[in-house]
Amino acid sequence: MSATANLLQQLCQYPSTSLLFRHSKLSKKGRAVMAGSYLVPKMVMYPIPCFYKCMQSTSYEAVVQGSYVPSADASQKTEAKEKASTTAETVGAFQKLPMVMPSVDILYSALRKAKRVSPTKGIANIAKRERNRGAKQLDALMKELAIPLRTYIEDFPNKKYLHPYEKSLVELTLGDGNYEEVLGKVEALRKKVVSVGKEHASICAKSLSKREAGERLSEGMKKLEEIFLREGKVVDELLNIAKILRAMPVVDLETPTLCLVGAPNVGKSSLVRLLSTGKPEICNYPFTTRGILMGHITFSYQNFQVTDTPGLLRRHDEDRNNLEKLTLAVLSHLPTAVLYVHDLSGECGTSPSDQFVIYKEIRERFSNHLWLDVLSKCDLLEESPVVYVTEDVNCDDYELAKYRKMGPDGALRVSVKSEMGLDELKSRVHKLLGSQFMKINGNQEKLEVCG
Ligand SMILES: Nc1nc2c(ncn2[C@@H]2O[C@H](COP(=O)(O)OP(=O)(O)OP(=O)(O)O)[C@@H](O)[C@H]2O)c(=O)[nH]1
Ligand SMILES: [Mg+2]
Repeated sequence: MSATANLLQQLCQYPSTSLLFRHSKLSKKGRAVMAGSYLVPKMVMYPIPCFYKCMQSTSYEAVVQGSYVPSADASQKTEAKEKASTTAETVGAFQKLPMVMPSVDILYSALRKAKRVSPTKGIANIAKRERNRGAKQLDALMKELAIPLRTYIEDFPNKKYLHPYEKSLVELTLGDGNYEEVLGKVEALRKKVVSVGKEHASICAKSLSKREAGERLSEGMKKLEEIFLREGKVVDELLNIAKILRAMPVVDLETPTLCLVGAPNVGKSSLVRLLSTGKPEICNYPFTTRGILMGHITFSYQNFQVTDTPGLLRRHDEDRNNLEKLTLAVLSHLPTAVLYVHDLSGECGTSPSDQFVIYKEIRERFSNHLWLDVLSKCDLLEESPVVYVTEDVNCDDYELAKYRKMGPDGALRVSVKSEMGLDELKSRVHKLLGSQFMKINGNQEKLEVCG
């Protein structure tokens, strides 16, 4: 029996759903993310050693001779790397982002290291020794400032090669174009530091006396320091971007995922709380959920994900806010099963007829997803359908009239308050995730056969 078939058999045989949920637990990392306090392991960032070596070998001796030749720009290397890349098929790029040092830390560490550089041994002539020392110190300062920036530019992924889901997260959480703009500014700062550093090292290397060499050295150091103090805030912006992206929920594409969707305030987060280890904020106003939240369920030794998404309103795509777009990005790019929540109690602020329109559109658009409909807040449901002032009660749309009374065909009636239908919901969710597991692994096996 294959491993997949074995696991499926286990899924089907598992006895008690309540027991399964009791054992739900979120990984330590996931919990921290959920609490908004994802702590990145303490790490010290060093420049990539091979790159540093290559820069070291370029110039010191040339500087001494006063024939400072700028090293070839490594942009060709970056281009080659870019061409070799294609759009990622897996997520996880944000967890691999480099640690960015605050700009002042880079500056003061670079100044300290540069000032410790001594002249090449064996130069007897004082003027020669001083110009050698000055040029070497300026060269070192330039490199200590430029190398971390180069590392960031190389190690932050190019947005166009990210997985489409992560690309949407970048655009929707940072604003369109902001990520590339900040990386572009960091690259511009690096280029400036390199060019100004080389220029001043070269001037210093041509000094005719000890005094002149000392003056050229101070001028060069001051100039580089000024540039970095003035323009280094882009590095801090990059640091902030890395923090935001690293705190995004970690999604595993191969783990079956349940995504809760519906209009704002219909009770999605309340159900996520109940179904998983996710602890979303719950308040009685629309758009409490301001991002994608991820919880976990474990059963039959299989880990499942549950995501909570911001509510969808009845409007055209071009009018949607970024929160709604996040929800659509999840549905568009992640292999999720859908738990669609309908609130016909009149409590949520979106009329049943508007919910019907949103539902029809989303159902049609994402018809390839496995699906389960629930009617929430059934403790509040009255016998006759709720009528909103904006609704046309006498409309002869049979489908709509039916929806206002009972929701979509087969919808499960639940209430978090009275606990009505919750056992049945858990059991159906398990079945749905089992099917989602089969769907993902079926595709996986097909891919392996083709490959
Ligand atoms: N009476 C009753 N109230 C409920 C039930 N489920 C949720 N609520 C309430 O409905 C309100 C909205 O619940 P949430 O779970 O935050 O709804 P949501 O869909 O996640 O809301 P957004 O994130 O803002 O879109 C809260 O005040 C809940 O306490 C239920 O079964 N019965
Ligand atoms: Mg919510």
